[in-house]
Amino acid sequence: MAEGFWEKEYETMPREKLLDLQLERLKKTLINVYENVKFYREKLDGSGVDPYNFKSLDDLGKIPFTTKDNLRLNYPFKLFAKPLSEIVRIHSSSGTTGNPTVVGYTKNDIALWGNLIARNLYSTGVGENDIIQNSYGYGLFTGGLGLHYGAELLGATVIPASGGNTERQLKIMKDYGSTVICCTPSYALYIAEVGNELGFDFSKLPLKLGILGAEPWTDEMRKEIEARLQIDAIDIYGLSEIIGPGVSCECIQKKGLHVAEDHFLVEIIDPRTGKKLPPGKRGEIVFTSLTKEAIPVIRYRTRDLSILHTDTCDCGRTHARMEKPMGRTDDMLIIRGVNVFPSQIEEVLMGVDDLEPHYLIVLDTKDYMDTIEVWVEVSEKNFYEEIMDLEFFEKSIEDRLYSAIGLRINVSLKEPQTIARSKGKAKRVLDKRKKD
Ligand code: DLL
Repeated sequence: MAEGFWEKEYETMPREKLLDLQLERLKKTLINVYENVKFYREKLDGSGVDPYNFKSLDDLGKIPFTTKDNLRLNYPFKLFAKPLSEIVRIHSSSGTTGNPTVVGYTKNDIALWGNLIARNLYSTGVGENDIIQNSYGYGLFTGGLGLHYGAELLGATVIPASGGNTERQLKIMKDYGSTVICCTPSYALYIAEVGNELGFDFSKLPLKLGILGAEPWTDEMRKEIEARLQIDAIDIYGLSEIIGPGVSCECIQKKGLHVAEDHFLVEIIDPRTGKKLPPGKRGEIVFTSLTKEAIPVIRYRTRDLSILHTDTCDCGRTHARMEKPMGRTDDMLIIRGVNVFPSQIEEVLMGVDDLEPHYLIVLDTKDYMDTIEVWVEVSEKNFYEEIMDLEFFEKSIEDRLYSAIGLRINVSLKEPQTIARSKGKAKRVLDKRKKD
């Protein structure tokens, strides 16, 4: 395993110096967007911020936020700060509702992205002797190609497996001796499950590390994945609007995801008031890109919720750490007046012995009231050998959910293998409520 830093000077830069670097880079970014993107020119003029006379990071707060809707309304290329002749790659969101969000990259952006991923991988101990099975989807999604070039830059051997065809994934893992798997946490679980069915003994494989992200997952889920695949599981975070994966990633300490603060300025805000919150407070993550060329973003509201810590990590890195994102503001369910995030339910379920880590939250209405039920699979042994009273077991899980969340949630135990598995981002909520 490799040790140390990919770019020590930047990764361990004293915070004061880092803030100076951010200011210098932010000024350039503001001038760039002012001169090249109408949307930002109007925003800056409207907020009275003069990009040619920008003096303090505190003044960033005067600029209004940018939202996903702003990106959609400027579909496809109106937020690009460079002509298409300089854009070498396009990625986009799936766009199931309305226009997708489209992002572009210049040659320098692609190089930056690769470098950030190499930095992330190196910080988890991955090096040129590793064989990386990249099972994120290749295509418009940023996971596949994003991880790919960073892993190559690092000098590791990359297997561009992409998502799906799980039996083939397992054969590759065994025959080629993959040491690292990159995929969503839910797909990692599925690979483990299929592997068990096929009689794999993961403790005998060279696989040692998972670089997992693209969806929220709890520490309890991490323990499950680590035990089932016999690996260390590392959390990686990103979003296409900012660059893709590589915005932040855990180091081997697993004490929060280091934000690449020399390239992305991070703020945490109160999602209701938009007011900036200090480190240690939970809120919505907002990013401003500092070096991106094709589509710089100023104060982009991610809708993801987390907490920032700015003290130096035990690994020596000074860049702020985000706690594991608990979900998105729009994932929050309001049931009979109680706010609940799917990740809170996951946390409780994963702490119960004899349950499988496969669940679905089902919302419906009955007599004009919202109802919430959790379907969760019971382990094979318990279901078929009837060694426990399932009704009693359901009730005990409902009690645990109630004491953790303060909401009565019906639990419905399911036979093994009945809840749909995911090969990409898992769908945890099925909303059957009638929409007008
Ligand atoms: O999911 C980029 C990515 C690819 C990240 C591979 C990590 C690994 P999008 O498809 O644009 O980009 O989705 C971004 O996914 O705003 C979060 O809501 C969620 N998300 C991504 N990573 C994490 C994570 C990629 N580690 C959206 N934990 C983000 C929680 C995550 N949520």
